[in-house]
Amino acid sequence: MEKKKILLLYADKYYLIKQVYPFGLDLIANYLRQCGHDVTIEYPYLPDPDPEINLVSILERTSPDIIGLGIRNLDTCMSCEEYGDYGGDGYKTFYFLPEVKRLVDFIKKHAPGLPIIAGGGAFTISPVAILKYLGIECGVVGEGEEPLLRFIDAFPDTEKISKIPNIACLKDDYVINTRQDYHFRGDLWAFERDKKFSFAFETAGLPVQVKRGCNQACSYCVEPIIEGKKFFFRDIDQVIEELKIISETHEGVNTIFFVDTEFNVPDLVYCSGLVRRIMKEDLHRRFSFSSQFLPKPFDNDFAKILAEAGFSIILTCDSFADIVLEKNRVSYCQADITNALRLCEENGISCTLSMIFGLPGETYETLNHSLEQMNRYPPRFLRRYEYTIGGRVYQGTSLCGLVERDKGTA
Ligand code: B12
Ligand code: SF4
Repeated sequence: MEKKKILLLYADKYYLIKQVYPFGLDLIANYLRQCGHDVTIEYPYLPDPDPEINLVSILERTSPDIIGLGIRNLDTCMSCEEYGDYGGDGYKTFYFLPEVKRLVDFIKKHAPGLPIIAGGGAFTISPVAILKYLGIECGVVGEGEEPLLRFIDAFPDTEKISKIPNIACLKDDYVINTRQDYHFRGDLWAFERDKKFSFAFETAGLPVQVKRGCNQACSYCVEPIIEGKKFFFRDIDQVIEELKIISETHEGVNTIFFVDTEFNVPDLVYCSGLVRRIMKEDLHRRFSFSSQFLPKPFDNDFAKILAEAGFSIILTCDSFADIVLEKNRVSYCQADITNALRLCEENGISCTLSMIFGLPGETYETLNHSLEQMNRYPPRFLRRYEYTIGGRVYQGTSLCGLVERDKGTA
């Protein structure tokens, strides 16, 4: 195998506002390095405010054979943002693709012929539309480690490339190849995180992933599309090993963020087992932990161990109104939310509720109902609310189907 120089660009402008470490890119970088390639991750929106100036210096410094474009966010998933840069009648959001296109156009102009391959969570939501919009021929849907390695080995043989699983590419028209099941590779997680991004993982929490997938059907959510509906769990011993290595090698890291779709799905067996092991190994004295949770399953024993292990939780709770929850096919109801809130309060768990107003089924009555419940459980020291007004509609979600069927009247 020929050693190639690979440049991975973290094309997330929102990093300037919220610093989240490019975890997916770092996993890929480490895999490719283990396979003998020379890989650099760069952030094109810094240090200069003009990304073209940064790109010139990045391209000169790295002189890559191939560029991987990491697209983590399409937008902020929020519909009413005061400072948003993209909007229309009644909505305003941050929309990042025009800025990503600017990067692509500049690379094409400055380094014509240099292959660019896209990937990332946001890319996986709408791969063909994004490839067309950016004017590039290839991308990876879902997990990027193995498909990117195979792309590097195959390039420029388009016939070979078009047969790689998970690849979306232009072949007469755009095609998306079947995705392969994900396999957590045992030796991939014990790596030194890219120090360029240490501010991110020392503040927003260092991401650790214990499983992939989500089997739920929340109408608006893209995560089952990104990670698949089937769960893939890591061995608990392996997760504990990773936490021990982080503890030894990353003195500045005090918070671990478990970046699962939801920590407590599909049931409490695996996640309770993991939390108990964390305590058995005394890792809760070294780190605090955070993750996203559903209001159900959530019981007293679980709340107790979360509290003891030092978890803070982000509670997915779209509305308090059962009629809205049901219409949007979530698996919990108001009673589950209030039960989780009560258990968090009794056990002193810090809880951020993440809500969406204006999903299908929302009326003035349901709005009033949610507001009443928010007043019953007001924000305080260990409870806060985050919300968006208006749900974003993404291709492939059941919300999208509903809107298309109702011709926008949903
Ligand atoms: C955990 C999480 C967070 C945590 C992160 C905590 C932390 N310390 O890391 C918090 C809560 C802070 C957060 C914040 C935000 N998030 Co978030 N987040 C997630 C979540 C659940 C997991 C992300 C993750 O780390 N996955 C694990 C890594 C390993 O996977 P990965 O990045 O996808 O990488 C793999 C593949 O995509 C691929 N790949 C990745 N890059 C590349 C590049 C190339 C070239 C190739 C070939 C392949 C490839 O290979 C990788 C390895 O297998 C995702 C949803 C999801 N299930 O993916 C949402 C998600 C990415 N977030 C989203 C959003 C909107 C945000 C915010 C904008 C929210 C807000 N309004 O503030 C911010 C953005 C912050 C930022 N600057 O990026 C959306 C993005 C969708 C969209 N519409 O754009 C998602 C999809 C959630 C959703 N339900 O819609 N987030
Ligand atoms: S909101 Fe949470 S539970 Fe629902 S589909 Fe998305 S990740 Fe799964």
